[in-house]
Amino acid sequence: MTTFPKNFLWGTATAAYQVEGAVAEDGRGPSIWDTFSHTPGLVANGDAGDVACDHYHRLEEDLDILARLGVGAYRFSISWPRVRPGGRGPVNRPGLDFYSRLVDGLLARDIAPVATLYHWDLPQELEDAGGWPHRDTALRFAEYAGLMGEAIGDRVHTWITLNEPWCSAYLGYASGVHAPARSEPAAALAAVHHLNLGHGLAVQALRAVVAPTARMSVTLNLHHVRGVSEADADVVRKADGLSNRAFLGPMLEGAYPRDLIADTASVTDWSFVLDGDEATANQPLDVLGVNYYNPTLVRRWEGDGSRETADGHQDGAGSPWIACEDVEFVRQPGPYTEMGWNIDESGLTELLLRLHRDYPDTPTMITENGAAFDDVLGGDGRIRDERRVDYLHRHLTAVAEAIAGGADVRGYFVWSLMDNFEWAHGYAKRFGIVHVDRDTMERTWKDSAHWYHDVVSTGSLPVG
Ligand code: PNW
Repeated sequence: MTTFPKNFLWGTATAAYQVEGAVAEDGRGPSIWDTFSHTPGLVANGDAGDVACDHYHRLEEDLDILARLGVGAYRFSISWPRVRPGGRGPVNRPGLDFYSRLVDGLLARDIAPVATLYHWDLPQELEDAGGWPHRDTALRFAEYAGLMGEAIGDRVHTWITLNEPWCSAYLGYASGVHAPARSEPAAALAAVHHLNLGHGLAVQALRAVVAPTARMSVTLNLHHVRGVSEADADVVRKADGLSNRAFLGPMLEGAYPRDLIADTASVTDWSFVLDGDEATANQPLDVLGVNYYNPTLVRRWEGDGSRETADGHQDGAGSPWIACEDVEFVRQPGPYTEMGWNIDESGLTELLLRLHRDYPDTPTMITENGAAFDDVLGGDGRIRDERRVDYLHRHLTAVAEAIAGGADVRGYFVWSLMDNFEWAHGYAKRFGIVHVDRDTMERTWKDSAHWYHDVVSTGSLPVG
C-alpha cells in the first residue's frame, strides 16, 4: 500500500475567474480575462466567466463540500480587481470582506487557506497602462500583496504569489491564446522579468505584515522536457531554459541563466533587468509550488521553420516558444485526456527528483494536477469518471516514488475542486472532481471525489 507522510497537505484547487462569477458585483473592476472572454472568437462557444460556478454566491455550500471531502487545505485565488478595481487607487472593502469570509469559513472547518495572489486576472486598467511588460505592474503587484497581507495575513497558511507565470508571459503576450491576447515576443520576455520581479517584491511586502508562521511560495508550471534522442540535448537545454530556468534562475538562484540570455538575443537585450532586480526576485521560499499535467518531448528541427507544434500552437509568430525555431515539439504517445494532453506520470517523479537535486533546501508541493474528461453518467445518477480516478492514482503513485527517492514533497492539490471555466476552452473541458450543472449550478460528487475523500482520510492510496 502507498502511504504518504503524516503531515502531508491534501487539498483541492480553484482560481477566482474560473469559479467566482459575480464579475460586476460589489464594486469589482474588469480584468483582462473579462475583456478577453467578451471578445468574439477568443473563447470556445463564446463562453465567459460572468457566472462561472457562481461560487461568489455559493461560498458556504462550497465550503461544506470541502469539509465533507475531508481535505486539510484549499488553494483559491484572490481576484485583484475585486479588491482593488483599477489595480491602483481605491481599495474595495466588499471585495476584501469576501476573502475574509472565505478564510474564516475555511478555518472554522479546519481547512488551511492557501491563497494565490495572481491567477491571471490582471486589472484591465493596468493592462491599458502597459501590463506585465511594463515595470510599474510589478510595483503595483507588490502593493496589492501588502494590502492582502494586511487584510488576511493573520490567517493565511501559505501565500502563493503567482500562478504559472509561464502562462501569463508566453500565452498572454507571445502566443496570445490567453489574455491580453498579444503576440509580441520581446514584450513577453519583459513580462517574464516583471513577473519575477513582482514575485520578489510581493514576498517582501507580505513578510513585512503577515504572521511569522505564514509560508511563502510561488507556483510554476515546470515543463519536464525530454529529447527524442541523445542528439537532442541542446534543444532540451534551450526549451528548459525558456520555460523553467527563466523563472527558477532569478527566483531560486538570483540570476537569469546565461544561455537563456544568449538564446533570446535576437529578440531582446534584456535591458529591462535593472541592477538589483535578480537579487530582489530571489527571496527565500518555504515551499515551491509545482503544477504538473504532462511531460514535453522535443527534437531538433531541421526543416523550414513553419510547422504545427505538438501542443497545437503554430510555430513562429504566435508561438509561446520564443526563439525556438530549431525545436520541434513532438506529439507523444497516448492515452490522452480531453485536452489532448498525454498521460505520463513518470515525468512528475523525474521532475520532483530534479528539483530536489537542484534545490535541496526548498521543499516542493504539487499545487495542481488533474485531468479533463467527459462525464460518464451511470443510470443511477452516479458520475463514473474512472479515467480521472486512474489519472490521479497514477500521479499520486509518482509523487510517492519521488518521496521514496528522497524528494521533500509537502502536499498535493487536485485541479480542480469543481468543473469550471477552462480559459480559452470555456466550460466544455471539465477538470472537476465535483460536477457542476451549467443550468442549475447544482454540485454533484463524481466517483473521483468519493475516491479522493478516501485517500485524504487515510493518507494512503487504496489498493487496486
Ligand atoms: C493551468 N499550457 O493552466 C492553470 O493553472 C489552471 O487555471 C488551468 O485550469 C489548468 O492548468 C488546466 O489547464 C494551464 O498550454 C493552461 O501549457 C495551459 C497550459 C498549461 C497550464
